[in-house]
Amino acid sequence: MAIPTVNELWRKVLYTYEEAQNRGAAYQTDTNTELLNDENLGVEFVLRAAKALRDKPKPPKDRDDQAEVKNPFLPYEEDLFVAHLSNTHLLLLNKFNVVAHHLLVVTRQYESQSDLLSAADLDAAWTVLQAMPEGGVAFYNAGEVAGASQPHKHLQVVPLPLAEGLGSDPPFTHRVRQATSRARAPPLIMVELRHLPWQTYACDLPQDASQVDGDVLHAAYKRLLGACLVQNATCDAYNLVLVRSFMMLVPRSKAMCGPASLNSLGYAGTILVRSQEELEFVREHGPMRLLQYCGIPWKTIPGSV
Ligand code: B4P
Repeated sequence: MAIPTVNELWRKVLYTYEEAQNRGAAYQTDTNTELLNDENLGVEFVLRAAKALRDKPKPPKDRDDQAEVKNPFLPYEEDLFVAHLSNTHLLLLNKFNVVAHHLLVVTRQYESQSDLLSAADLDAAWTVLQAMPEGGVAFYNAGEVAGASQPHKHLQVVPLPLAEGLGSDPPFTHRVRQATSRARAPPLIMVELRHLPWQTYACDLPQDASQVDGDVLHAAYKRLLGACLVQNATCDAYNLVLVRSFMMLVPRSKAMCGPASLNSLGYAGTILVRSQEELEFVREHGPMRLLQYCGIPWKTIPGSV
């Protein structure tokens, strides 16, 4: 099995993506993008409107039907295969991409999307983040309530910037920095983002990427999960966002707010809507209300930032 170097990996992504789009193996859905400045939050959100996705087939929820359903990642479609990342993980193109070069980091053997992430999962995602020219947003939708629809374990990675004209820092970066600097928390030490009205746990990552690997990321992830479990009896549904400079974990209480559904990208500052009705709903209520409704409020345990 040939594993490409980080430098080779991005070239493979570009080539495979081009080929797959040309052959019709992957489809990029056209979107209208607008920036929505949520003043309550001080965060500029990217709102993408993609009407065509409404027609995309969804895996059935019924258990009997699930047995009949084909796992799209085992076997995967050859045209979508980018590279082996390790002995345990491979990199695929997202068949239904909204942004170009949207990638899936998939376990070679079946593992469940409700399992905890392993060091190998995080190591594979980190390799992809290093390969992207301006970095990317890696994310894990843990459980259906957090936006997962495929049960085979997969992290996803979209390249930065999240929209044309935006910098290569994702929208929540300054909120994380604010919290870590107020707490004087060094890299890898967990802080609670108490200035957000929904539970969010985060840590900075070392600036020197050579100090980061799967084990380091895994230890950080366990710290964020541990903090979440201090606040909540369980932490089964959550969104994990990983960028080169920080990791962030948001526990979830609901998959949807009105007609709008949120996955990890929502908590990274970009929301996808699939109809005019959803678009108007998000514009009217604002991203903050959606995120707050689908997250979990803070409880009264001290340690706030
Ligand atoms: P999941 O973790 O299960 O769920 P998801 O990304 O939220 O996508 P979902 O499938 O629920 O679709 P949705 O309408 O919400 O991820 C499974 C992934 O596997 C998906 O990315 C899916 O496209 C992909 N997939 C399915 N069959 C496949 C196959 N045969 N081969 C390869 N990949 C396959 O969202 C539609 C799309 O928009 C998703 O790609 C989603 O990630 C993306 N998206 C959502 N919000 C976005 C945002 N704000 N900006 C850009 N893209 C966004």
